Amino acid sequence: MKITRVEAIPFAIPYRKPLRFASGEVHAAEHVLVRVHTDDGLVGVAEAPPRPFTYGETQESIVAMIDKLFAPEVVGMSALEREAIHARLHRTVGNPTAKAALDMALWDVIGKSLGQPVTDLLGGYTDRMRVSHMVGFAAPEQMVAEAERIRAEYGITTFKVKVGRRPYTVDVEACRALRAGLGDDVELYVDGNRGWTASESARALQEMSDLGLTLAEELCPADDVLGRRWLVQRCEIPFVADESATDPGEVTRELLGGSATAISIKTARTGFTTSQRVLFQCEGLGVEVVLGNQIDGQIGTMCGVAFGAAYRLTAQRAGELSNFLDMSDDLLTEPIRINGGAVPVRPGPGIGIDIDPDKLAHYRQDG
Ligand code: MUC
Ligand code: MG
Repeated sequence: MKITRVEAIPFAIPYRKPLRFASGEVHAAEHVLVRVHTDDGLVGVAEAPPRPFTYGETQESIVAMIDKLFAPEVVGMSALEREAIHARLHRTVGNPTAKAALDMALWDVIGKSLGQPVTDLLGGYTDRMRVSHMVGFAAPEQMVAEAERIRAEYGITTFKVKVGRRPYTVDVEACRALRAGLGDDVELYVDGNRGWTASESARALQEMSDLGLTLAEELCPADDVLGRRWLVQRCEIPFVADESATDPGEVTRELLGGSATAISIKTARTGFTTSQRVLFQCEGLGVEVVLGNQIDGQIGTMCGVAFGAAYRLTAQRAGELSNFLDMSDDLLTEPIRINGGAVPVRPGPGIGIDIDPDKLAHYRQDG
């Protein structure tokens, strides 16, 4: 199972409706399709979503890193040499989504070669993931209308509400409208993408204390070290580190430093190999995890499903797996369907997805 070639193909698919949040907004999925070829004729696939506001990567930088550094480092190795490949890629700092996509494409190829779903190779805990839907910035009545539509169409009953605007009362009002509009049976939690200060966050949490929120994510910057610790100590619900805990070292630092009490695991930035490390670390420390979303397309979403369904801890709460619904199209031959609020794992080998060649030809940007 020797790796013979790695492709990094930029593509762009417009969003029907942009997603807006405190650290940025996304209008088009300008992602990179990563394909790993082996000498037995197999091809593994995954996608890398550039998120400059979180990781400093761009579509161009991902393509350049894979073409110039990562592909030459792994070509000639066996796809099974996962730890050696991991060590080689991590000689380079940063570039998390480029490394993660390559890692997941390798797992896809391994699954294909064994004729087994990746989720079974990873842990095989269950066959589906419940879905949490992210509600971006808009007027409160639009946010409620969106959540009601998503619940009616897909059976989703868990919502992550983007907060972090100023004044913070705008978001308090939106959360209050969502609770009033959706009733007590839905799960609501908030993600600030570092938009507030610690004291704004504390006031907002206090004013929303009757809304039954289950998690508070990245409300203020973790770099405001003392303010963040002060906030987390006062927070009565798990405080999730997302962009402040993007690798095992940062996870340790945020948890032991008192800057977080739960962790968002995103396969888009830690692939399968490093996501496993983060998950086991959290399990060992007795810390809750959320399967997060890097505003993934359908390829990345199926990677999230494959990982999330593999383990008890990731499957026990709804994973953020519905951002692709806002895209106008995607690359899969068989689109993802969310039914009854859940996405099933694909039964086929690997991640269980196939790329539609016509769609790829239409959306690719490299010639
Ligand atoms: C999220 O959970 O924050 C938006 C910014 C980012 O880094 O990820 C998305 C979703
Ligand atoms: Mg987040």
